[in-house]
Amino acid sequence: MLHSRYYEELAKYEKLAARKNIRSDFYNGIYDRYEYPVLTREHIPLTWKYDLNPETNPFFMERLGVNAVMNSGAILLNGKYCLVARIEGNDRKSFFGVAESDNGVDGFRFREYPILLPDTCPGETNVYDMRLTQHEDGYIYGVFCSESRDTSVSDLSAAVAAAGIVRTKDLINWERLPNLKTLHSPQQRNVVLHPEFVDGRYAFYTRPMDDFIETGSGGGIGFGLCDDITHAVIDEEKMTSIRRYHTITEAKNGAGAVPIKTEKGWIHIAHGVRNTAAGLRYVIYAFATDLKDPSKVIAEPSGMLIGPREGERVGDVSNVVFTNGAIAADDGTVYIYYASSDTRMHVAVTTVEKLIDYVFHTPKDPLRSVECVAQRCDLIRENLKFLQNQQ
Ligand code: M1P
Repeated sequence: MLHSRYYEELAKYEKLAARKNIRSDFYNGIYDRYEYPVLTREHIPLTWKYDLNPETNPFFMERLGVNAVMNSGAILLNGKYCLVARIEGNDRKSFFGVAESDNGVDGFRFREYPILLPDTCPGETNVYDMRLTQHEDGYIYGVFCSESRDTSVSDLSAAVAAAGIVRTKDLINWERLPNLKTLHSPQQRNVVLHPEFVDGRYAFYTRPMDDFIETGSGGGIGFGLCDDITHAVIDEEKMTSIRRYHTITEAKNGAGAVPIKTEKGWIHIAHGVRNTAAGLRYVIYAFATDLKDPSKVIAEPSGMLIGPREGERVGDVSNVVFTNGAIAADDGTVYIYYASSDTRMHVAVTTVEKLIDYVFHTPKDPLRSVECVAQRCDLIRENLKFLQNQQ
């Protein structure tokens, strides 16, 4: 017989999984926010956490608790909105699980089991933040951070980040490929595979880093080509979206969702980081690159697209919003999946048309306060004139 508490917890889980999401009253004209997160640690099936047998678990305790569900890759597959979420156990180790929904904004449920990746890297301690690319070669690639302890130094917390690569056709069977090698960057995180060949080669957005946390001399989001994805090696990384003093990318930035192809260019949704007295602050920003040369930035609206708001500001790592997945549906709707404070997943919904307008018509950051005020005064002046003409 099952423990009576099982039924109570199951009822709570079912209620949460069935809860309809509601568009919130937040407004900026660019995207809609939703009241409820789309995935939280409460969305983890009971079978992943509890031993359901009362003989071995008489108090119905969580045996393998889950701390957070966050940074998720996203893809539309066979009519289902699929998130490959980063699930962090109470033991701090992250792993991946596929959650599916019929409409992209609610009803996400995890499949029966999490993803058990082929164990091909003995030193690998942790894996997280998978980006899912439906590549024109026919595979779905998952590129993620593969973290190992840095045994070359005595510091117990020193780590090395590399880009792990897996591929699949169904999000069920996963083939692990060797990690990406970047010949001139010692560490990599936030690596994204471009969905099309560029000059007949596989193209990656990279994030060169000197060490595990600091990007150091890494100037921003990189771009590199490789011939063979089954032994991916990038020699040259050129810069795309660069870090700049006193902007949202001053401390670091990194590619986020797989770029969205539009008639005007590739739209990138990335993250930027700046330092504050309260620690690092992560926001999401957007830019566009050239259709023929996806490394060439052609539009860069100023500031953030999404910042942490209200309850999103608080969590395991507060003051963070982070994206590594978006879905552009056939009808032009774009679902931007983002995590808040390394704790839970949300969705912001917009359209390709609105994103194009945002990216190409939002003014650039003039990089100095005085010019920012002048920019705003121009807007006000034009508005006042316009209002006067309406009377
Ligand atoms: O804690 C915020 C984020 O920190 C890292 O991002 P970055 O590599 O840009 O510093 C990532 O580990 C990410 O998972 C995390 O959400």
